[in-house]
Amino acid sequence: MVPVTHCACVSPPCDAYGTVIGEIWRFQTQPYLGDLDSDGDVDQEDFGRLQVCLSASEVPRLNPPCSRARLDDDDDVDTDDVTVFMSYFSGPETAPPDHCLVTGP
Ligand SMILES: [Ca+2]
Ligand SMILES: [Ca+2]
Ligand SMILES: [Ca+2]
Repeated sequence: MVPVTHCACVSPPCDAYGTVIGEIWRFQTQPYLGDLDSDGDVDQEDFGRLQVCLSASEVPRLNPPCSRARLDDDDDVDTDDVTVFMSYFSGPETAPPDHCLVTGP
């Protein structure tokens, strides 16, 4: 998982048709481990997404929606991933500690 770069067309740099006529603002977000819905916290909604991906131990969950639920660097989403997830849990609208930021590709 890598940081995501967003682009924003800010008025007045865009005309009425959305054509860029000025500078585009760019900013980068750094995802948190366990923030499966990318809203900046690790809460019950994220746990719901993890639950959908739960598998038995050593049963791979390789479909893309589950890639962020694989938190312990193997291919399954099992109780070990739940344990890791709970260590990142911050609660609604609360950013997890910085050590939970994704730091590499
Ligand atoms: Ca979240
Ligand atoms: Ca796992
Ligand atoms: Ca949330």
